[in-house]
Amino acid sequence: MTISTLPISTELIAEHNAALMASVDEDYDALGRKLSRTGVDIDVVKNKVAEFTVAVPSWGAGRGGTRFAKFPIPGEPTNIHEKLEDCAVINQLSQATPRVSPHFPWDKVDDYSALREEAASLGLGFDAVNSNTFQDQLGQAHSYSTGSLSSTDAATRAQAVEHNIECIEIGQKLGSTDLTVWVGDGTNFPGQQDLGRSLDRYLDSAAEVYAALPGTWRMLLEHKMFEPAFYSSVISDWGSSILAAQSLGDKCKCLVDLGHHAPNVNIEQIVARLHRFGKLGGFHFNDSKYGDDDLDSGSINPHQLFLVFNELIEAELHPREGFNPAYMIDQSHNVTDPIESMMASADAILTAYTKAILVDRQGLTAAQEANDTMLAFQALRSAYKTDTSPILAKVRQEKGGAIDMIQAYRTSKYRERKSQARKPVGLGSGIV
Ligand code: RM4
Ligand code: MN
Ligand code: MN
Repeated sequence: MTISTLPISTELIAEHNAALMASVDEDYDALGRKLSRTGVDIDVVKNKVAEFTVAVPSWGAGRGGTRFAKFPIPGEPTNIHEKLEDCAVINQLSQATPRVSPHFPWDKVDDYSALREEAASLGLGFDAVNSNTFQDQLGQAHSYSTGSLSSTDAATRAQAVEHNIECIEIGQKLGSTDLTVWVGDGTNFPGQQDLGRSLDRYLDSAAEVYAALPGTWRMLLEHKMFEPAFYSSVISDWGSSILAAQSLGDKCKCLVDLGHHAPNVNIEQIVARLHRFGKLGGFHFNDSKYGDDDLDSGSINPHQLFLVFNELIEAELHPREGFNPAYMIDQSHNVTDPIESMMASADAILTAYTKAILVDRQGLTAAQEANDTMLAFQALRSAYKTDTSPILAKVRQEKGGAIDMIQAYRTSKYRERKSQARKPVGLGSGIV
């Protein structure tokens, strides 16, 4: 990898950091003194945080939209090459997002080895590949209007299986080892399909995809309660997901997308349950107020994000076989610059992780064992209240990222430059 292929000048980042370094050092030292009073070595925490990374979705690089509107911004990416370049900016400034999760057929190209090299030259690798059988593509032989893996039509099911296998083949060329499967299959009317038989059809088709997994590959099942199937979804919740994953086999795990549940569901408990049975395979981070709003991670409920990470640290400390979750951002950016949103989200995710590391585990366990509810709660609360931003700023600076990512990004005028170079995106609505 040559530095010159990276989109933001390293001099600009260094100059930006130089102006802020003294105050970061001062805050880091003060926090270090505070943490040392409870026996925590801030450098140990910092080194652990420095190792944590989260993937970004290729589709998140563009402006999203709702069913009603999409408002593109000048300089938005229009193909996978431009999306990779934007993801490289996110990684350069955050130093926390070195992998991109592609979605097919959206990111289809002729030469995947070349795409892998192109990503590597931008400092990026590939994460889980995502299949898309929730939309019809131009020229497609069979419509997914009756469902895909669970369709009542055998030829449609075969087409969906084939697409998933093609995604695995592409993923092998890109260096991925996970296939994430989210299907929009389900119904909008009571009685529309038989609830038992549609699951049977899904399981039969998914077994064919599973059988095509190469040695070390995993299949990650993503559940979603609603949309587009507003009455019943085939893989609607973590219960359906774990039952399917258990019946498919060891290489099949569950993926939790934070926005895909009914309101107020205890997602941290789902995390703990899936881990207990060795089925926690991955995460899609985002936030929501009402439903699957795909808002920025931590923008609505940062405490929930912290509680999820608290369970992930517990899982790390008490690993079950094969515990290696794929962490990914999955958001839709309707009113912000996606690069800025994903940098801010990476920061929110790492903040939740850092706070979860700070939980006094011994104190928490002792309080739990003694049924001291208030002290157990305070063990979580005091970690949550800690301002960990000096740790994150220091990690970024030491890894070559920017102390203030958004300020550095704006100074670089990257989007303005791209708005001159890239062709404008069309209007329209939709999820990507
Ligand atoms: C879905 C789900 C999937 C993603 C699509 C674009 O709601 O979250 O992960 O593939 O959106
Ligand atoms: Mn998702
Ligand atoms: Mn979603």
